[in-house]
Amino acid sequence: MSPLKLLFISTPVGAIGSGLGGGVELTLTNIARSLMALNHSVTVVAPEGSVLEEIPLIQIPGNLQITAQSQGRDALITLPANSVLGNMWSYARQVQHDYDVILNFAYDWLPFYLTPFFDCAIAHLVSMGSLTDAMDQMLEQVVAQFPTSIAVHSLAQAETFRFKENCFNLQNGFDLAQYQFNPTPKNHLAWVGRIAPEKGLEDAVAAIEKAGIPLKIWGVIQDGSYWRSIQMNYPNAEIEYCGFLPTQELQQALGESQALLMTPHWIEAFGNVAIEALACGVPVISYRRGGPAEIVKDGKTGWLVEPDSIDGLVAAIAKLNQIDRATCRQDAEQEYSLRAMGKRLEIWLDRVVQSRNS
Ligand code: HBI
Repeated sequence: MSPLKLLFISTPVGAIGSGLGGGVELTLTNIARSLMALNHSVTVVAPEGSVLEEIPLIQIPGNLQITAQSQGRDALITLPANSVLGNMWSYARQVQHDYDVILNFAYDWLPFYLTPFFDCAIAHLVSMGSLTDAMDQMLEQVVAQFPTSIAVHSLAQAETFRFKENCFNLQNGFDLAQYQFNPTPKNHLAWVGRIAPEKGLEDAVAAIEKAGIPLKIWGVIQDGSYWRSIQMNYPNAEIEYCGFLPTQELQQALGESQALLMTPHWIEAFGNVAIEALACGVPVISYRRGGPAEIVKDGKTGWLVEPDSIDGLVAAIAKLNQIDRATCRQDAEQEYSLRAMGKRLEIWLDRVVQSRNS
């Protein structure tokens, strides 16, 4: 495949490296690196204050977008004054003829609305399941006009949309060299993610209180009142908040855990941290819901639990000794390396460019 010149437009909810962008921050970096390793060129446009290593970055000022998952299904389409989203796409319009394809990472109405107004092919990586009627409508309109242009991270996520047959399942991919296999865990479990209601941290805390094993928690405290309510409601649970760590430190800490607990109350589009755990040899115990249910091989790389069942989590914790940590690492290498994802990306992006130019 001939080398592509790509322009990435990042999420408008936070600068890359702030943690506010959640999984998209890591995904964007990994997609950039996997394509650059295949000789494509990548330039990233992101909100001011973003930090990226060895990837060309253009920082755009402006006010951040509110998060889509905190709105209701009938949420109006909104933009703040001097929106960074609008400013990023004004820049993209000006430079579009220097690129073969623009890759959008924002889960926002504007980039999808603008798609037919651009000469340059635009590909959209949709990073969450269906959240609002206005976004669903906009996504369906783009798929109708540009059938190859949307990719998702899992079949479960695609199932939440009406265009599920007309999107590309990218899954995800990680630089596994950054993750060290750790065969000998300490006596605690791990929970990693934005601390917000849709991530269901309270279920993990309830389960470890019953199981009598400590829990270490990493991630941005996005909803302070939700975090305080957990601390109030489970006074006897042995929990320790360990902050938001960049990948290098997180994988070091994660590798010391007996298992990662994933307790999503929403349809987690993928569950990046599940792969990060497996890459360190850490089994994953997850609700059978969303992306993690397509990642965890039940009884082999972890346990899948009936959604919202605390007792199910407790029972799975008791069976952790049946999981071989080396198998977890091997599984990550097999399916979720940067190279494996890079190949999937080339298939998708080639279709987008070909169909736009046809
Ligand atoms: N909300 N409005 C909006 N735009 C985004 O790009 C966005 C978001 N909420 C969460 C989010 N992106 C990412 O954390 C997830 O896509 C992973």
